[in-house]
Amino acid sequence: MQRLVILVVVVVTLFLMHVGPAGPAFAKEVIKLGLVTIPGSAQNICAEKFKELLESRSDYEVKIYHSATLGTETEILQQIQMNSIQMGVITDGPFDVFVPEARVVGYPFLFADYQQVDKVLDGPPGQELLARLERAGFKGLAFSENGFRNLTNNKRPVHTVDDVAGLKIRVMESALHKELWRLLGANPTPMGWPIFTELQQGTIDAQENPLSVIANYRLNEVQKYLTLTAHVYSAHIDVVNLKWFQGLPAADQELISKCMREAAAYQRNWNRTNEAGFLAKLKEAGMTVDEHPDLASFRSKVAPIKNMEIFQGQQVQDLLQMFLKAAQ
Ligand code: EAX
Repeated sequence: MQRLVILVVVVVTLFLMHVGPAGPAFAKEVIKLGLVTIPGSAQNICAEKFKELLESRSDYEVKIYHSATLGTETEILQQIQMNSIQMGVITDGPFDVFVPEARVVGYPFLFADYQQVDKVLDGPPGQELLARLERAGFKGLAFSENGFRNLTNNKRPVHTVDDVAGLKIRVMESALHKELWRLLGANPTPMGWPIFTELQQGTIDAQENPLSVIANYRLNEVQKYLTLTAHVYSAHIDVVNLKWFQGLPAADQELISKCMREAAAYQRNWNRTNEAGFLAKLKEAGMTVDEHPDLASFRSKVAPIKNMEIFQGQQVQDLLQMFLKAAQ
């Protein structure tokens, strides 16, 4: 009797392992992917698409850790370096602390439009930047998109750069963004994302982000004025831990890269298709929007940045030249 019970238990267990609720016989390899924003946001659209594509074409399982449960973007990058998670969809800004060349993407007023963005990031300059991330232990798979960044604040309408003077602005944890806003006359404080509470409590007056972020995070509830400065284009760099990646079979490496490139293309399109809708939503929500600020005043104030230390190192200089030449 006892034997029979054991036999039945064994048979049922084996059956469940194969087809039952316990899932397949072999555990799928789990890839942990970290990002800082909430579902529905630019980074998540990309990550979810990647998950859908890879899972439908392989036995990998992609586990997405969103909404900053793993900390700031800087902290997520550190966790990828340590391989405690494998992947991230991370805004370009915080990369420059790890690889200074990453700041060339955010060079002020570099790109005139999305067409230029695609040409440069998908062409040799972008691919060169991805290759250089390997120095910090990252394999760059693709660029997805945050978008052109715009200024919001709760103090006053900003039309010319003089209106920026003294604004307490939150910037990304990036040397470039800090210098940039200092040059423009603001008082920048680097902070990880999210920052709703700081805006609400008035610790800071201002922030800058693409329209999708301003809308998704309902920053209109804590920021009265929006100025379409488009001062900087902001990519996400979609990365994996280099060593972990190199340890995979070549076919898997190719598949993971391909799925991420497809997800990034899908997500860039999502951003561009929805941008006008985000702007309309923010207007409806009562934000005062300056759609045609005096950008010449911003450009001339920020021009000295190219001679500043953050762009002086040989490696940063030569990549910057590549980007400037290609973005024409
Ligand atoms: O995507 O930190 C930032 O300002 C980023 O743009 C944020 O992650 C939203």
